[in-house]
Formats: sequence, structure tokens, C-alpha cells
Amino acid sequence: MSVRLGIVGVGVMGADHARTIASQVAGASIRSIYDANAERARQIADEVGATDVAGDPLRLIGDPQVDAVLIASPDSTHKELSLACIMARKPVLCEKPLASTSQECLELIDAEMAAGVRLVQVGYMRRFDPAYAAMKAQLAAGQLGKPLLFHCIHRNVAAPPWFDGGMAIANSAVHEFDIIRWMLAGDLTAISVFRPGEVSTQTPGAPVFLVLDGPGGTLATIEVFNDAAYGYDVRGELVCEKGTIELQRPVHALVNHALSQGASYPLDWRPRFQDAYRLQAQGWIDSIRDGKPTGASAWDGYAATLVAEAGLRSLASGHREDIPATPVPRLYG
Ligand code: ISE
Repeated sequence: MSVRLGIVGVGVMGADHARTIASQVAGASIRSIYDANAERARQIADEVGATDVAGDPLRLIGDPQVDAVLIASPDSTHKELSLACIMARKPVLCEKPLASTSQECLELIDAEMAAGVRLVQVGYMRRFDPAYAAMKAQLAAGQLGKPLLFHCIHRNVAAPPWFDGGMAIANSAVHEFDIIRWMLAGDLTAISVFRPGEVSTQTPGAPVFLVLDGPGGTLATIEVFNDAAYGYDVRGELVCEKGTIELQRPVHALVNHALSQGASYPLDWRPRFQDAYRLQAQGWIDSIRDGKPTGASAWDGYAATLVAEAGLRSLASGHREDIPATPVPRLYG
């Protein structure tokens, strides 16, 4: 059986997902596409061989010819559309963030628990990135002992025009919140947010530096700098009792020129995480076919949002803020 997909939103990320699925993912076909820009929807539908362009996202979700839905529309629409998928009992891969607030995430979790089955996967694609997966496998192998510190760096070329001062935390660092929880297999309990020098908390692309308390007494640090100018750059180093594990970014060519050697940086996250996006999409399709959920659950989406909310509180207060502890419901255990 091939899974017939509907895709809601084919802007930058949705179009990227559609192309990846059409060209590199087995067991799925794209049946229907919706975008607020109908012309764009038609153009991407033609490109990826989708049979239908839907006039309305809820109609796409309800279409009996659509088995599962990928949501890549603007963040503010994620909650309502994911809820509609749960109500229609259709698996959904929703781009991060799952919803705008932790309260909204809980509404989705309640709906999923009422359905009694995990239908939601959140697009925290770094869980599928070969570099993070290799880091986790090395940690699990045990020869480096227990993890102590996780240093993370996350730089973008330029903050988009619609960014505000808190989005370095709510839009960018959420990826680290998720991957730190996944890597260290436990929840984050407190967060302190710092900004260098006289930088205003309202400056969109300015650097933020976060220190987090993790499971088992671990500490994590995150630098997010969204106006870093030189390239898209994500780094990570896990410091353990007997050694460290560093992420390597995929570099396929080194250029030797003018007495120097170098590798170029991508302009944004799509090339850096292209393997992760492909493996995430394949994992999602396989999970629909074999009924075994994979990737970040709605609960993980909620947990990352709780950390982001505490981070925004710390940004405003200048103090260390606790992250509320919440017992994991059985559906997600
Ligand atoms: C963007 O929304 C993403 O999700 C990217 O993966 C991330 O690296 C970037 O910082 C975000 O703004």
C-alpha cells in the first residue's frame, strides 16, 4: 500500500518536503496540496505530480483519498490543523512548533489521548540527522562514561524580517531543546538566558546564550546567533567523563585555493539537514505503514514549548527560571 499524502503549505519548507518525498521517499505518493497562494500550490503540485490542488486545508484533511497529512503552513495554523487531523484519525507530520503555547500543545495531547493512538509526529528533524544519531550511538556505547555537558551552537546568516527578539528562543533554540532532551534522555529543569553587552532583548538577530540544567545533573549551553552573516552553522560537542563527541557537518568537498583550504557553509538549514529531512519523511511513512510511531511525539513538542516559555520568561526577567516538571502520560511513555 502506498500512503497517499496531503500537504498543507508549500512555502519554503513545505515545497522542500514535497520535493524530497516525491524524489527520495519510498511508499508514498502526494495526492493533494493546499497553499494560501493557489498559484504556488498548482506550481508545486505540477512539479511533484500531485493529482489535486485543494481549495481549503480542512477539505484536504477530510478528503477520503488522503491517508496522512504533512503540515508546513504558518506556525499560527499548526494547532488547528493538527487537531483536525487527530479528529479525522489521520497521521500528521507537523512542522515545529507544534502549537504557539504549551496550553495549546496540551489540547492536542488531550485529543490524541482521547483517540487512544499516537497520530502526531512533530518535525524536529535533527533526531534523524546522521551526525546527531552517531553522537547518540557513541554515548550509548558507553566507553566515554556519563555525559556531563552538552555545548550547542546555532547560527543563521540573517534573521528573517518577521523575527522578534524572542524568536531566537521560540523559533531557533527549540531545536536544541528537543535534541538535548533526546540526547540526554530526560527533561530540562531550569534555564538562564543571557545577552551580550548592551544588546536589547528586542533586537531580532542578536546573539543569546542559554544555560540549561539537564537530567542527572548535566548542564547544556546554547549560543543562538541569527545574524551571524557568514553561513548556516550548527555545532555540538558532548563532554563526557572520559572524552568528548563532536558533531561533524556534512562536507563533501574541500577547496584548495590561494594558499588556503576551505569548505563552504550553506545559506540556510535545508542543505545542512537534507539527510535528516529525507530520513524523517521516510521514517514517518514507514511508521504509518507498520503502526510504530517514530520521531518527536506531541508530548515532545509540548516539552520543547515548555522550555521555550521558561526561556522567554528568563529573557524578560534576567533570572534563572524553572521549567515545570510534568509526568509523561502512558501513551507517550
Ligand atoms: C528555522 O525556523 C528552522 O526551523 C531552522 O531549522 C533553524 O535552524 C532556524 O534557526 C529557524 O529559524
